[in-house]
Amino acid sequence: MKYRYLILIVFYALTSNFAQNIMVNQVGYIINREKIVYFTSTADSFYVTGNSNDAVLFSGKVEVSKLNDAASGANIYFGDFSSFNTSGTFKIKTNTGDSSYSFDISLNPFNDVYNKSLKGFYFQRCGTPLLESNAGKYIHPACHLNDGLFHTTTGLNGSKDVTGGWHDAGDYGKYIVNSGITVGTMLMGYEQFPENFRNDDLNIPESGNSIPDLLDEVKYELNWMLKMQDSDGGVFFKVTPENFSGFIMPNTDNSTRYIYQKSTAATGDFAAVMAMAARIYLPFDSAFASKCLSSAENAWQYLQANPSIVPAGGFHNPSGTVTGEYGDNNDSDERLWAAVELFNTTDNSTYQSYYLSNYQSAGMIYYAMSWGNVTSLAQMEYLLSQQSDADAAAKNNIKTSLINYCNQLYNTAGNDGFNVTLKTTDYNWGSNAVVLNNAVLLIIGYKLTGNMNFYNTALEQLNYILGTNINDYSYITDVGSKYPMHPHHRPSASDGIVEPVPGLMAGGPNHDLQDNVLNTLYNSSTPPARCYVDDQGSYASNEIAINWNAPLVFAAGYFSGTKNISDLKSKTGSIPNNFRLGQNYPNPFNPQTIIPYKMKNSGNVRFTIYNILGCRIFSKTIHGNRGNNSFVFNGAGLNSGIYFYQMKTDNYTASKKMIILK
Ligand SMILES: [Ca+2]
Ligand SMILES: [Ca+2]
Repeated sequence: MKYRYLILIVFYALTSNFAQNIMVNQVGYIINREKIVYFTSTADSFYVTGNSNDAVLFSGKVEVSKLNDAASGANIYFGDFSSFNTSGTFKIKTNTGDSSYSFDISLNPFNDVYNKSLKGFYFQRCGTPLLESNAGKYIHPACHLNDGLFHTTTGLNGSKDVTGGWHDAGDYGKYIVNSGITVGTMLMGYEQFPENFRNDDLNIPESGNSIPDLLDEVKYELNWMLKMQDSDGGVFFKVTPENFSGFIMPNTDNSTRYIYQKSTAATGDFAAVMAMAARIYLPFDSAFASKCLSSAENAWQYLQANPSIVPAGGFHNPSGTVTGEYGDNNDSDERLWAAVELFNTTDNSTYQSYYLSNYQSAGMIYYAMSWGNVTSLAQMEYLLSQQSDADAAAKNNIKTSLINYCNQLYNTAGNDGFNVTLKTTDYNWGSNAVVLNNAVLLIIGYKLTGNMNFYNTALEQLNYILGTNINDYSYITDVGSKYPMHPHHRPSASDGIVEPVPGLMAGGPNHDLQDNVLNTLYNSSTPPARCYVDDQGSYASNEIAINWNAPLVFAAGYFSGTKNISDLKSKTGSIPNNFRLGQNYPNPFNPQTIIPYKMKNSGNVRFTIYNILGCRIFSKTIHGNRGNNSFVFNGAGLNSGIYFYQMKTDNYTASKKMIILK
């Protein structure tokens, strides 16, 4: 009896750890868009079958994506079924007997992800009861109605009403800097693609009021942020207890919660999002919009009165406080963002002058935005400015840097087994949000250029989050077939309901292993993309946070707005996934540059360089290997200028532009 039990345990362990050799987007794929499935075992062929039968509806060849893929530590193979465009629910199977989770193919497979990820913010609401009519079984009475007492660091006595807003993450704290990037990302999504975010039927208390529910939900947070501003325009940093509460429901958390001192980083973020709100809410609620604008301008006055960072060195927890610190010793990016949004809303030259004097020293778009560094967000918002007197040269500089960054992401993805835009060193705390913030940048890059490489790479990032990853997880609660059941999230842990609160994204793989659960399971030689565990104790890989859900709302909302094939801006650069001509780097260059390219099979490839007049100035046939390759071109002896390089194989041709600058 005992022996049989042991066998069962071993069998369970094997099946639960190694259930799938096939990784699909567990939600689905869009009709007439790229559709890629990944495999961790070799097979010759794969098949698309019905969900509950074996009828083969499409068959394709299994190809190498990346052998010895560094991030996952495995050989990764892929299959391309982009040309299968039947609506329905399907599975992928292989000739070796593996079978995938089911997935949909439809025009709008991501509607449900978008709705759930936005509704996830509703479940984070503080200071209001979650009622059954909106929350279903995830109800609780109003919480934290005594927020908050002034902490001694404010130099103030007594208390101020700072109720409302969203709980920040797995804890019940409320932090202005993290609210800033969260609200900014969501409002940017709405402003750039309003038709995709117009729905008013999310079943939140404000559904059906003819105002998009995204704006209603964000307004719940903005109303709290407004309460966090002091009379001099400065904004208090956070509202938290001194120590994190236990894993209890929010309405039973009776800890004393304090308002901490003002900060210029918080004030900069506040000014930026209030300025955005002032223009975005104007058609719906002009009184609210004007309140947001005057609050933003007052915040700007505080920044002018305090040209050095406040507090000195950035916010640090005072002795006795251990809640989130969000330490940031550089507030120049927050100030820059504030100036951009105030300019975009008011067209006041003061703000543009500040921006133009500071935008270059802030740096261009070199990395995804984060709570501590909003430079890329600030630069992108200036690039997208509708003001007719926005500086064309500055916009052009930013556009170039955005396109270069998108090309870099595309090349990084091309070198990864699952086409994810992370390098092996990028699997840090909240890596899933970096993936999706990269998707946001790629979506804006696509909007401005029509380059399908950017579109497809953005979509591949969402695929990764929804299941095409080595852990075989959809990282969003209640989305897909295999998702986190034990997030580091107090309500999910304490509500007595087996299913976690829906629509929340786990932080994802984190090779820095900053919690004991990760530390026990993995070590420094674990491939970074595997450093994830669905365990409540793993706050470093399995916590949820509002700033991580925000780019998910953006990306899922953007792709759920797909209407039909014709809404694709352009087919420029649309190429099969298994051949790729990458952007050269460095670019501009002198005299050498590297041209990355990817081959479906090993074989000959011809590179030809043309000058701007179309004259051929160089041509060479070389042997390329299956997978990723690069070709070094030496432009010594050529004049400065624009050139075109072309890659040609038997059945694939592509060309790109490069610049020699001497
Ligand atoms: Ca509404
Ligand atoms: Ca900063």
